[in-house]
Amino acid sequence: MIQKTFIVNGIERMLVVDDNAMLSDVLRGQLRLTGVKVGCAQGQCGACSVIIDGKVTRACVTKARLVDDYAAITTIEGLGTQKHLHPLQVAWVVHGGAQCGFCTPGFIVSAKGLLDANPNPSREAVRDWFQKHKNACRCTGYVPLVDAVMDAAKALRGEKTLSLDDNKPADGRLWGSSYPRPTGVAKVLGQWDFGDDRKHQLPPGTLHLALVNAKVSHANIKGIDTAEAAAMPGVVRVLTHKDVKGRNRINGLIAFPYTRGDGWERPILGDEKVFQYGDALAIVCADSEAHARAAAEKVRLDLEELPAYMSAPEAMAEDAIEIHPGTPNVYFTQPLVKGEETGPYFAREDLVVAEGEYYTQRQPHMPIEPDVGFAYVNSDGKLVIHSKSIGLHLHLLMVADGIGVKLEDMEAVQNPAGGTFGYKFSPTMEALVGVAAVATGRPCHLRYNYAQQQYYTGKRSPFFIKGRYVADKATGKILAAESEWDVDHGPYCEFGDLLTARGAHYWSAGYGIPNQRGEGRCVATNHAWGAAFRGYGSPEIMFASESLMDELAEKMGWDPLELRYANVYRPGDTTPTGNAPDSYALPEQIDLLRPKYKEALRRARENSTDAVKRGVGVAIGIYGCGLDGPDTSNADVELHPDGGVTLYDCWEDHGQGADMGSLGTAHEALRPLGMPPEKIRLIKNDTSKVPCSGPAGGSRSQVVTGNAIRLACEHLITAMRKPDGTFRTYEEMVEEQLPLRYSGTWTTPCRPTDENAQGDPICVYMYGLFMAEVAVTTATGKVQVEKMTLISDIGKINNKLVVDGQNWGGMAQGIGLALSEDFEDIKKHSSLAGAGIPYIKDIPDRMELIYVEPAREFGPFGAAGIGEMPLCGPHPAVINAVYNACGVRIRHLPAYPEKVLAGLRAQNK
Ligand code: MCN
Ligand code: FES
Ligand code: FES
Repeated sequence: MIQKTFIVNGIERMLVVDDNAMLSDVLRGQLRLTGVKVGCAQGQCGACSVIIDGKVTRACVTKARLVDDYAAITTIEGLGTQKHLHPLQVAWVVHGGAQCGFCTPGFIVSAKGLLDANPNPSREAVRDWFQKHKNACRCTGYVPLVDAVMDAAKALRGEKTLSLDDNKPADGRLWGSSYPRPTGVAKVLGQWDFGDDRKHQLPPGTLHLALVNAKVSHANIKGIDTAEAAAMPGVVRVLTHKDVKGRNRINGLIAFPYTRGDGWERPILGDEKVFQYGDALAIVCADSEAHARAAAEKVRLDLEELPAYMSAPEAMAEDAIEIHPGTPNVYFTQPLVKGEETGPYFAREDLVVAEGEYYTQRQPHMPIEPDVGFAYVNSDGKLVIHSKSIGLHLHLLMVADGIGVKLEDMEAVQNPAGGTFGYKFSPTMEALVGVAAVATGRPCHLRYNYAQQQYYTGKRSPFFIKGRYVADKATGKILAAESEWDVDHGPYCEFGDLLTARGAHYWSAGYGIPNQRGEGRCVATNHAWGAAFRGYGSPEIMFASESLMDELAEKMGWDPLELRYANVYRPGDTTPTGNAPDSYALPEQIDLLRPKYKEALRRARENSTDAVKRGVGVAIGIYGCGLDGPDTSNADVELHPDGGVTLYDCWEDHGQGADMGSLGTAHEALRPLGMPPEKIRLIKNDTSKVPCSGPAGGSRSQVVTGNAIRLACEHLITAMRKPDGTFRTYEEMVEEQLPLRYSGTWTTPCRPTDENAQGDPICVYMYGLFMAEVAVTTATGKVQVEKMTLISDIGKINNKLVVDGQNWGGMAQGIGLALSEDFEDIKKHSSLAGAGIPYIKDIPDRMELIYVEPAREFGPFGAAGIGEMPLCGPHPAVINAVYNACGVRIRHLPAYPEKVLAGLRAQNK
C-alpha cells in the first residue's frame, strides 16, 4: 500500500492505493469517477482513457502506484458540466456520436488530448490518433466521431459556434429530423451509469460474485469440491447446482412442434455435464470481486472429459455421441419448398448453372462493455434482476422455473447497456445472479471479465452452406435455386430452430425466384452457444446467395449489378417464403447506384498496380422487422397536470436509440396536441412499471412498438378531443372523470411459415444495396476497404442521426465479418484484439449513405426498421470486391490475409 497525491480534474486528492491497483480501479472505486469506463481491462479498447500530465493514457493497464505524485489527471468529469459542456461533448451529441455511450468518455478524453496537442488536425490525423490510442467503438463505425472532433476543433479555434440546439428542427417537428437523443448529454458527461457503475448504488452488504467456469468443452461432472474456496478471505457462500431451488435449467422456448428435444438443456449451474467451455459450475459470493475471483480459483472440479464436437460436421458424424443424451445432434430440420420441382431446370442444357459452398463464422458480438448485472429480493419479496437484457419479459419467462421463483414474484430492469448487438436476446447472467440472491438473501452483483464475455455468452452460429442457381442467359432471370445449410448452434437450443428457419427466409432474398428447394439443419455442438446476432440468419445465408449471384454473373457474362437488376423484386414477385414484398424500391436503388458503380469501377481500374489491386463489389442485404408470425407490442401514455405526458414502454435500448425511437414516435403521434418534446417523459424498461413491448430484437421495435406507441397516443387524443375539434385540458379530463392513462396494443397481420417455410411471416422489410471498394496488397493478401456506399430503403425515417449511426455501425461490423472477426480458437479469440475487432483504420472514413423513403403500409408513419439491415450485405459486397480486384474468391469467412494470399499464389501456379 502506498500513499499518493494526484491533481484530479484540477483538485488535489490524497489516496492510499494498493500496490497492484490499477489507476482505473482507484479512480472508479476510491474517487467514484465512474466516467472512467472499464471494458476490456487489457489496454485494447480505450474506454478507460484519461490524460496524465498531458498524455492520453489507458488507466486499466496503468498501476496507480507508478503514476507520479502530483501528476495532473483529467477524466471526463473534468471536461464539462451539464450547464457548460465542453465543445467536444456538444459535438458528440449533435453528431450522434454516443450510441450506447460506453466508449464515449474514453473517446472524448482521448480527443481532448489530441486537440490540446494539435488544435487543427486533419481527418486522417484524428483517425491516426484514435488508432494509436486504441479507442474502439462497436456502435458508430467511427465516422460521426471524426465528424465530432473536426467540428469541436473548429469551435475551439473560434471558427464556428456549436450548440445542442444545432439540430433542433426549426418547425418543431421531430419526425424525420436530426434531433439529438435524450440520453446523449448524460453519456458525454460520463454520467450514464452502466451495470458496473451501478454497483456503487447498491446498499452495504452487497455480495460480489465470481463464476467457476469449465475449462473443457465436453465432460461428465464427477464432483465439485468447494471446501477450500469457502475458507478463503471474504467468502460468504460458494453455490453449486445443489443450492438452486428450482429446475436449474433455462427454458429454451422451443418454437416449432417438429423440433426434437424439449428445450430444457441449458443448466444454470452445471450438474451432470459440461456442454461447452465456460459453463458455470459454481458461484463464489464474497465481500469483493477480488476475493470472489481469488476463491473461484480454489474450487476443485472432477471432470471426465468426453469427445468435444467443435463444429456442425463433427457433431453430425456417424460415430458422434449425442451431446444431450436422448436428443439427436441434428435436432431441427427446415425444408424450403416453393413452386415447381427444381431438378428439371438444373438438367436443362440451355440454362446456366452456378454453384458453391460457403461458410460464415462464429462472429463474436464484442460490445465494449462486458456482461454485467445484479439481483436482490425487494421489500415486497420480489426477486428483481437488473441486467443488459433486451427482452425483459421474455427473460423472466426463461429463467423463473430454473431459479425456482414464480413468474409473478419476479421483476426485471434494464441497466443502461454498453452495446449487445443481439447477444442479450438470450439470458446470460440473469439466472446466476437470481440464484445467488435467492440463496444468500443479499444483493448480488456479477461482472464478467472480457474473456468470460467471449467464451460464456452466445455467438453468431456458423453456417455451412451449399447453393446453386440456374438462369436463362438471355434474360438473366434465375429460374430455380437449391440450397442446404447446417447451423452450428452450440449446445443450447435457444432460438436455434428460428435461426435455421430464417435461413430459408433470406436465402436469395431480394430476387423473385419462382422455384426453390432447400433444407436447413440445426446442429448441437460443443462450441459456444448460438445467440442472436444483428441480422440473425440473413448475414449468414445472404453471404452465400449474394456471393453466388456474382459467380453466376461471371458464368453468364453479365455485369453483377445488371444481373441483380434483372432479378430484383418487382410487382408480382414473391419472397423466398412466398409472400409479397412490402416495397419494390430495389430497381430504383440500383438506378441510383449505377453511375456511382461505374465511376468506382473506373477508379479501381485506374488506381490498380501489381502491388495493390483495387476492385468493386455489390450486394443486396434484406431483413424483416419483427418476430415471425403475429408479433405484438404494448405501450401506455398518461396525461399530466402540466399538459405533458409520460410514455411507458419496454423498448429496450442496446444503444441503438430506443429513447429517441420512443420520443420521436410519440411526438409525431401527439402532433395534434402541439406538445413540445420536453413535455414527453419516458419511463422505460422496468417490468414493474411498463407493459410488455416484446424484445428489442429482429429490428422490430420501430415498427411494432412504434405502432403501439402511436395507438396509445391516438387513444389519448381521441379522449381529449371535444366535439368542436379542440382538446380538453388535464383539468377538464379530470372534471369529466375521463381516464388519464391509455394503452396501445398492436399486432402484425402475419402468419408464421409452415413446414415448407412458406407463409407470411413478416409485414415490413428493410432493403439495402451495398457497394464496397477495396484494395488488396498482393504481397500480403491484406484487404483494405476504402469506401462503402449504402442505398437504404427503410421507409420513412424517424431520426436521421440514429439511422445514419445504425448504418455506419452496422457496416463496420459487416467489414469485421468479412475480414477479421471470429471466435473459433477459444484461447486466441478471448479478447477484443484477438478476436479481430475493427479499429478505426480498418473502417473507411468514406461511407456514403443514401436513402429512398417509400412509406410502409404497416409502419408507424410509414417507417420500417433499420437496426440489422446494415449488417446483412456489406460482407458479400467486400468479398465480391476482393474477387473483382484480384480474382480470388473467398467462400470461407473471415478473409484473413493468408487466405487471400493463398488464393493469389494458387493463381500463379
Ligand atoms: N429508426 C428510425 N427510423 C426508421 C427505423 C428505425 O429512426 N425508419 C430508429 C429507431 O427509432 C431506433 C433505431 O432506429 O432508435 C433502431 O430501430 P429498429 O430497427 O426498430 O430496431 P430496435 O430498436 O428493435 O433495435 C434492435 C436492433 C437490433 S435487433 C440489434 S441486434 C442492434 C441494433 O438494433 N443492436 C445494436 N442496433 C444496435 N445499435 C447499437 N448501438 N448497439 C446495439 O447493440
Ligand atoms: Fe482500458 Fe479497455 S483499454 S478498459
Ligand atoms: Fe461506441 Fe457504443 S457508442 S461502443
